[in-house]
Amino acid sequence: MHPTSAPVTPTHCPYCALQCGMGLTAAPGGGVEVVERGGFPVNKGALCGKGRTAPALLSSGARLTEPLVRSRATGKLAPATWEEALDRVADGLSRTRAEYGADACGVFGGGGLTNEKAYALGKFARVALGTSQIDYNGRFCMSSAAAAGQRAFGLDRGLPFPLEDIPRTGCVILVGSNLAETMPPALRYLTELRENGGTLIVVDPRRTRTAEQADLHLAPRPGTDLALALGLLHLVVAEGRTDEAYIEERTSGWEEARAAAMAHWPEHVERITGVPVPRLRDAVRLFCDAGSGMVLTARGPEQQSKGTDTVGAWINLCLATGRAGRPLSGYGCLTGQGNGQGGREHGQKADQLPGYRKLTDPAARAHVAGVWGVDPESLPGPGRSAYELLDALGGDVKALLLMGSNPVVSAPRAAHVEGRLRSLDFLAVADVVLSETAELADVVLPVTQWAEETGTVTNLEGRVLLRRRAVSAPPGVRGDLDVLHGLADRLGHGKGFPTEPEEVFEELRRASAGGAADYSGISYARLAEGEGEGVFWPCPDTEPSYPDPEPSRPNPEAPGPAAGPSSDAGPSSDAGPSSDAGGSPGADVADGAETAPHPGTPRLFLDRFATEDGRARFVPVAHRAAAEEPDAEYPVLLTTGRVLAQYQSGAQTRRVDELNSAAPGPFVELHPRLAARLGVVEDEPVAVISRRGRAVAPARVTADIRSDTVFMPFHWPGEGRANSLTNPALDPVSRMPEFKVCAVRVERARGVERARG
Ligand SMILES: Nc1nc2c(c(=O)[nH]1)N[C@H]1C(S)=C(S)[C@@H](COP(=O)(O)OP(=O)(O)OC[C@H]3O[C@@H](n4cnc5c(=O)[nH]c(N)nc54)[C@H](O)[C@@H]3O)O[C@H]1N2
Ligand SMILES: Nc1nc2c(c(=O)[nH]1)N[C@H]1C(S)=C(S)[C@@H](COP(=O)(O)OP(=O)(O)OC[C@H]3O[C@@H](n4cnc5c(=O)[nH]c(N)nc54)[C@H](O)[C@@H]3O)O[C@H]1N2
Ligand code: SF4
Ligand SMILES: [Mo]
Repeated sequence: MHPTSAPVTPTHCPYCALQCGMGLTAAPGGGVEVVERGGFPVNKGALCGKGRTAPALLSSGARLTEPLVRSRATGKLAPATWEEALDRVADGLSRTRAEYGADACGVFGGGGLTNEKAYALGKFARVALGTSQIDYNGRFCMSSAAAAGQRAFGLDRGLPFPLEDIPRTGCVILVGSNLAETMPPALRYLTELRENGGTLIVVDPRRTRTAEQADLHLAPRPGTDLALALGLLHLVVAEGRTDEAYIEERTSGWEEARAAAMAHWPEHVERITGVPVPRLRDAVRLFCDAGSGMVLTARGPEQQSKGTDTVGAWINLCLATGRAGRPLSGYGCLTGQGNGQGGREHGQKADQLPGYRKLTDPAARAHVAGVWGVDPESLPGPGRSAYELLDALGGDVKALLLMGSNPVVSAPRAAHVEGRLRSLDFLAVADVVLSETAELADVVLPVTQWAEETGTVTNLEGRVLLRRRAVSAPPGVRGDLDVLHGLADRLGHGKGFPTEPEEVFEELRRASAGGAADYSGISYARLAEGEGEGVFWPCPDTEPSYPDPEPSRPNPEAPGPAAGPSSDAGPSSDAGPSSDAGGSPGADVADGAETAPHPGTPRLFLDRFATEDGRARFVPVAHRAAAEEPDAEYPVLLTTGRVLAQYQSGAQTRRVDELNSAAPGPFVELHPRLAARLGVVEDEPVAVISRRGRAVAPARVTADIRSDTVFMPFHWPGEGRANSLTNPALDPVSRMPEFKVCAVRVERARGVERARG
């Protein structure tokens, strides 16, 4: 990155939920290059290698530049015109619908899609196809934290405060996040926390680069965070560290939650988690001695078949100690994908309508149907969750349109999912490259990438941001919105699917108005102001220029401006210790100025929670085992996750040379004791075998992992595919699969397969 005099377009990285600000400018040899955009508060110019190298994929030879259609004669994918390709998709979908009914058509989306695309995809499913069968990869990501947040606070927004609050809190417990590798520029906030005298506790079965930064590292067995959180709460009570006044004033349900925690004795918790009682006491002391504190979770505790209860237990710890809904204190989830937050708010989730409304709520249906100009009765009900949808392919669901995901690599029990995809009558995939999933498609639609299109994304703080088009797309590719328009048109609904992102956003504003995630006060013009630091939702329109189709019907699920989070939104409640801080445009608006634009809501819950009575709800939870525990045949625990230089299924980052040489392939991380027992040495290929399949990858022997656990990153297809092994056991509430724990056997891959009997 270097200073430049050429015009710079301010925009955001295409990858993770931090949504780092960057500038794009013409590169001397053609194409674009990244320049620093220091004024954007989240990353202040810093980028990780993925963001820095993101332009490489724009001009990459791996890029798809023409539609591909599977030839009926040869069975191979061959170039086709857009007309042919779109006709074929529309034909595949309408034939399926005619023969088997609308629910035989499925739609699968992604948390990387912009708000406009996610909104249009949900509308496409419900209006153009009339199917209930839509879900997206965000189900694999933060759905457990979202469900727990809804249950406790009445609202789910990844972080209820800006990242800039982190360095000023007293103690952070970071549970199952390796943000030094997954959101590197955010590590600064933890470093500053410690420089300011705050403490950091990291909970991770591995001593990661993040755990290395901690004052205290707890390394529980995978799948036991629920017991750990309950054990800490037990000690908080036993040591008289609860905040009784806060519990009385701001919460409900304490007695039951307290009783549940008291059943989890520290010694018992030590046996379940492997974390010694003195370390539990240290954690309680550090957390309670600090005057304020935060618990932040990521995929470690969430991607479990009890992820919702686990996050609930960590929230209970916050509530019992008065660490929520107060300045510089709270529970937050570090959402993962570029638009992981916005992607779950506007209707690609099986049970959701735009504005974070519930599909089962009659008032929500009426409102959104009004905006869409359709009969509320015509909207289908909730559909299946992501894994259940993939599992139903070839069964009830015969045709699938997939946009923004690569489940052949990223879904649990991936070999089975791959088989289901192959068994479809018809599969269409829109992607920028020929992903492993696109390879199976009947039609592949080549789409534009982030720098070639405009759209909004909502980062992990709930900050709505504008990504701007900086370069023109290569001839032959079209935007996802064009794809949806083209298909809807062929299905007789072209009018409802504009191709201009801003036009879609204007409709999204209206559809979200009055919902929990209210974007109605946000416009492209407003997002482009100043340093483009964005607007935090909820941000209702203080001067609605359109009638609410259902003004008189209260919506108990979706707190409206008066009852819910937006009542915290006023400048007064944002006048916490950081009302001086950046990132809250318009925060100095005069009190009661009726027509002043709403400032947005950087900090939620300071006055009240978004529940009906304004109180946060304790949920009584008890520990339970993982869906699969080790036994004689599968004696080792497998957990999975990420490495710095690869992103997700790797479809994008495996095609960037610099990243690929930094992280060229899969590996199995195992402890020297386990390696010695197996006779495995560094770099030797080892086979990891679960009840679902087998994967082979080189050993990486390290004392940084528990000796009862092995770790594999999931970024690669083929022999080293971690998801050949993972367990699709689902959380009963969030329907999140158990990516973070299953039972495996580990063997030397060279040499004789051990005889079993
Ligand atoms: N480099 C890179 N960055 C990314 C991504 C990427 O693919 N690559 N993806 C983005 C997305 S979508 C997401 S969701 C985020 C994910 O970000 P993270 O949640 O930070 O990523 P993971 O590596 O999946 O998991 C974090 C940690 O959980 C630990 N863990 C495993 N099992 C358990 C357990 O049972 N309990 C606890 N407490 N910890 C456990 C793992 O050892 C790992 O270090 O990253 C985002 N950023
Ligand atoms: N074992 C294991 N498995 C996991 C996880 C884990 O921790 N362990 N984590 C899970 C999590 S948190 C997540 S988020 C999922 C993610 O896994 P995936 O859903 O597979 O995510 P990506 O690899 O980002 O896939 C996005 C695809 O869409 C394409 N794409 C990118 N942008 C666009 C766009 O604008 N439009 C269109 N049409 N296509 C686009 C990309 O090229 C890529 O092929 O993986 C899950 N799988
Ligand atoms: S941390 Fe995330 S948003 Fe920032 S540059 Fe890296 S991948 Fe992009
Ligand atoms: Mo994710």
